[in-house]
Amino acid sequence: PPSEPPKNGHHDLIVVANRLPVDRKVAADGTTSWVPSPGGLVTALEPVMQRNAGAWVGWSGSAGEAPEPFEARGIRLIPVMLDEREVEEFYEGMANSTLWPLYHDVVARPQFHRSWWESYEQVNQRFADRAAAEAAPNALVWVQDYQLQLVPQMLRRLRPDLRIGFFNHIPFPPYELFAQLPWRRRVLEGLLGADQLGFQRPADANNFLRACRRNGLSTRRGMVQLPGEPRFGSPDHHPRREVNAAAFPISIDARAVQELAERPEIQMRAKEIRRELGDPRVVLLGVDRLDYTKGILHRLKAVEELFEDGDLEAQDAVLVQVATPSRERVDQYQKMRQDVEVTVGRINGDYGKIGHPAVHYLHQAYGRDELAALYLAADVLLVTALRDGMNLVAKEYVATRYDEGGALVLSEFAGAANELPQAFLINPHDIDGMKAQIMRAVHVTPKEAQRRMRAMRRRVFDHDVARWASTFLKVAASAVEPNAVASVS
Ligand code: GDG
Repeated sequence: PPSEPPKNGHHDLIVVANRLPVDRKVAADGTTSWVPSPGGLVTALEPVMQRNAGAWVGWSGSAGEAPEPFEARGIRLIPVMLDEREVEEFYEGMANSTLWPLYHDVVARPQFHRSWWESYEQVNQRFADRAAAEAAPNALVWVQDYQLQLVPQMLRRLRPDLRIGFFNHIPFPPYELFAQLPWRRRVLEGLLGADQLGFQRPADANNFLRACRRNGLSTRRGMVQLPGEPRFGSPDHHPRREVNAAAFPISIDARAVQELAERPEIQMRAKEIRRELGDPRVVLLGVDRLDYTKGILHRLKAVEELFEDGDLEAQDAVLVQVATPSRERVDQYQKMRQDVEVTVGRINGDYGKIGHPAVHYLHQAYGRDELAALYLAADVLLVTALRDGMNLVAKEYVATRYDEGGALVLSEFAGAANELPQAFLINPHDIDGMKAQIMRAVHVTPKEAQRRMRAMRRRVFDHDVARWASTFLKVAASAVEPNAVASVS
């Protein structure tokens, strides 16, 4: 019998991301279940997913387990399985120990291992196969982030009818760094399987376009021109395909963040936090995943010196540093955790007073409520990333401050600096400069603080995550180009 043509799925919009928006929950009796964990991306996509029979393809976050597809808030969740070895080689290896440091200006040394790359290809293929099986004819598939850069090309090969978008949440590095990657051409070809590529900043899109040119492709006004494969019988008729690369700075659900902050119990909690800290005059705050890209050690150095110089005093000023546990099985993260903890210990040893530590270091994950209260309680938020795609913490702080109070110290090397130039901008490598800006933020007049905060709030509320998603989806959906597979010479 003739083999059956591959069956299409029935989803018109599919998000493909490394992680599913779920968390694993273990009950008292040992049974596991999966509960939705609505982050910004899901919240933004929820309405459009519900309207378009949307599905989300991703990994559940634990090895060897793939629950059956299930429905959460009108979105079909489709788990992809990773085994123990793939978690090590694809996720902790290629994604988090090669691409992550390479794409963040090599602030840590990237490791290159051929077996990791093989695993990366295999896992990308699994995600592509799954998405291909679930997509309705001419569906729109939106692939997310650096873990899945090969998926666009793989998908196009399987399903030339699809429209494919890709968004990179982290920076795209300058070619001089990207060129270190032994599989750089494969990555470019993988990405060029998409119709629309999105990056956080124009500079990231430009880095990508330059990498294409350095690999023999021509680009014009953000479009990469792909020579198609010559068609039999018409050697001079080369079907062409164009791939657009542009900036789509991601954002947050600003209104939801503000609504949370306006709740009376959150405001009470903010006051209570200040009391529990001993009613200091100045509360400095940092909220980061414990990651070497976030510049936590640089920040601690600046704060340590401010205590040393007497600009800050422990009875009077305190730094609260929330450092959410992250990627704890990766060596570089274990090393950095040790460095941070030794440094915090030293600062408290040298400058703390009984009942008044200089730094409150919290290696814990908090609920959204407590984070909102912390943002409200803080006089100055410190975002000192050495490199960061966007940094949503900065935007959350701004959205929280409906009182138009508070000051934001923000690294130039975070994507958010492009949109929030009214922050106290810093170069985290320039410790003296950073100290000076922190002190300006500490001493800013209420009027000046309000002027800056107002401008930043306008930006964040006008450009929220719903607008980000709909803008991207609109351009990606309008792609109707002849199909050709990218080949980079
Ligand atoms: C990547 C890029 C880009 C943090 N601690 C807790 C907690 N968080 C939340 C924050 C914020 C999110 O996690 C962190 O987002 P960031 O943007 O700051 O940083 P990455 O995790 O590195 O994200 C980044 C982002 O992707 C989006 O494209 O902006 O540049 O690196 O929302 O609030 N949330 C809870 N408890 C915590 O303890 N509930």
